[in-house]
Amino acid sequence: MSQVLELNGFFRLLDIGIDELDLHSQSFSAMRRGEFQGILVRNVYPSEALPPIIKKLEQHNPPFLKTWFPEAFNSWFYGQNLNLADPELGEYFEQAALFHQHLEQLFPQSALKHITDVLSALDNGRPFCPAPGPLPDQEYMFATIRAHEQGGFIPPHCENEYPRRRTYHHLRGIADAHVYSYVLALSLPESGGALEIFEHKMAIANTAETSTEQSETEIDIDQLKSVKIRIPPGSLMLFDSGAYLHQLQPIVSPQRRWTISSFMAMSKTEDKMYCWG
Ligand SMILES: O=C(O)CCC(=O)C(=O)O
Ligand SMILES: [Fe+2]
Repeated sequence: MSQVLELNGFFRLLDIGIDELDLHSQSFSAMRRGEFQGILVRNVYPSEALPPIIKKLEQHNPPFLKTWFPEAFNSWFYGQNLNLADPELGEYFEQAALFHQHLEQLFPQSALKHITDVLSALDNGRPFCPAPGPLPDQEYMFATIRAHEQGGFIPPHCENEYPRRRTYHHLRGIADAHVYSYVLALSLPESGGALEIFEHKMAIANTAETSTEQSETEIDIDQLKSVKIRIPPGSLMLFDSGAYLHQLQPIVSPQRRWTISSFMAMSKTEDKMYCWG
């Protein structure tokens, strides 16, 4: 049953099942207006569908491009995170085409279609698609797949910091500066690995470019209210990650936390949501 949870006095979470999408076609719009901070869609994949997928990922089958978070985060990707890509995006678009082929091979049915159908249903049927690249036929990588090892984490940041990076030069011209994201959990370690979202909002970034990976803020997070969400495997957590400061808390137990995640922003033409990893 769908419900709206008021978490810790600041975070309104719409919590629904995949079979209730039809009732919530305005919910992405409501999140843009600040009426929700997050939307959790349960059972995007039934739990019994996930072990074979994890097995394939653990075996590096399909042979996705493997890349790394900054070393201290003890985490890596299948696919290329746009923040960490080479600013010239030299090989990026060829890698993106291959990533999409591999993603098609991971699940029995197209993950790209399934995930974008879910997002689109929450946004009154608006199409969600990989952001188009600078040349015809080029597309940004729709998502990345992430593996967080024991001790792995992501420090506090807001996605609205991202468009200032040099790798966003082209994307900034075609998409709105407010970035949202979803995290679709494929596995959850026994302990740790919560997505923690703080009661702290960041404005849209100014356009001064930066080429660094810095995402540290001067905010003392210990003073902030927060919510911690351990995303259940098979569930998709969509949230206003552009505005709200958030982090991934360290994984405490030996199992990996596997997720698929995309960033997304409205096309400047306002008719589509562009996604990238
Ligand atoms: O994996 C998560 O729960 C959060 C990921 C995240 O915040 C990011 O990749 O920007
Ligand atoms: Fe994030």
